[in-house]
Amino acid sequence: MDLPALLPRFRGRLHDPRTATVVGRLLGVAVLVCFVTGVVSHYLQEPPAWLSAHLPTRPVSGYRVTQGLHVISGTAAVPLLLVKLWTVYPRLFAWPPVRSVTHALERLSIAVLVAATLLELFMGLLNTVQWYVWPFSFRQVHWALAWVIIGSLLLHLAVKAPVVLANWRRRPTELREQDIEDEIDRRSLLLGLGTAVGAVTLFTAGQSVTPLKDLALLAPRDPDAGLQGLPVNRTARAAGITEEAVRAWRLHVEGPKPYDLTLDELRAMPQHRVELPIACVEGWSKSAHWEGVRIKDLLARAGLPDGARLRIVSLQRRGGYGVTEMDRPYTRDDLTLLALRLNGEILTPDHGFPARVIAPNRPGVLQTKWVTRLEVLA
Ligand SMILES: Nc1nc2c(c(=O)[nH]1)N[C@H]1C(S)=C(S)[C@@H](COP(=O)(O)O)O[C@H]1N2
Ligand SMILES: [Mo]
Repeated sequence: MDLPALLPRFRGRLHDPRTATVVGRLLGVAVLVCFVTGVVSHYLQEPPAWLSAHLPTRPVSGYRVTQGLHVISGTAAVPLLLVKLWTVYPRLFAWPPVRSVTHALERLSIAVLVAATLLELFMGLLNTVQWYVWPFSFRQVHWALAWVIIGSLLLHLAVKAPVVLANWRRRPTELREQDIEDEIDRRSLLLGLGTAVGAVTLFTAGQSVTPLKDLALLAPRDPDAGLQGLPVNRTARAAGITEEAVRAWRLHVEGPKPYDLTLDELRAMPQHRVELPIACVEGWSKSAHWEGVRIKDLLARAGLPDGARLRIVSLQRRGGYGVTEMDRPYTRDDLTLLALRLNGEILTPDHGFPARVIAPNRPGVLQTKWVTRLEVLA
């Protein structure tokens, strides 16, 4: 017997180009939203030089919305991708496997697309449950893979454009009985897929979409959990913040006229109240009331009336995000505080006592807790 006769044959009617097109379109929307919001997140966290002076601080909840959408669309992409792969997997057994050089390249690009997308979604999903098991930097690899995906996706769409266009609309005329049955089956598949996407979305979106919070049964984070009405990502203990360090705490501010302040001295400065969200890259977010001293007032006191690029140093000596940078658009913003109070109470140790950063439209990872130094960067 020759090999083709031994290969599996698929007569299931949903493995057709029309189904692949319909599911592919939905997957395409999810991937596009996820990609665009991911680029936003990356640039807000690690702005290139040309952008750093122009980062937008409004709308104050912008990052809350884009990162909420990022995690929602990425989660919805999981069932969409699985069904898309199920629809097209019989093509793995197409014979002959390679017809020409271009065909070989096309198959290779699809292999890259599928592998990169599976890995990307899997990594992202593990990230939302705070499981950083990778021996490499999550963010760099997630970022690089996103471009691999977009590149190979554009190539894939270009190659498949004729098939996609031919199947974009349901064939209007002269439906054979077989076509009608196919259509009914297709609708059943899409109904199941829609239910799956709807369920994962509805049961997780509440971690950032407050009206849905009571439905967030599958969400890794309960936005209502945590002291003072706010979840905690890294506790004071996990960050190695000792009681001695807190007792010896001073705020040191650099500038033409550097100075140190005790907590009482900081409390004696003009206090401001703002309502701003913490929006974690991992997908949960929550709005809160903060009270403290404007960063710009602290800088003016050091002889920097126009703000400055800052390095913000915390008491935390181990692990990431103990030291962060803040660009000018934030440091000169009225809403950017060195917060001392949260929702009407003095910060708890886990929320950054004695003092933490809160700034508008900023990823949660950069809202540094246990701040002890503001250093001026060139
Ligand atoms: N020094 C320090 N600040 C930090 C972190 C950290 O690990 N170390 N985690 C950040 C992250 S990832 C988030 S989402 C917010 C969470 O703030 P909260 O614990 O007060 O809710 O704090 C940020 N500030
Ligand atoms: Mo975070």
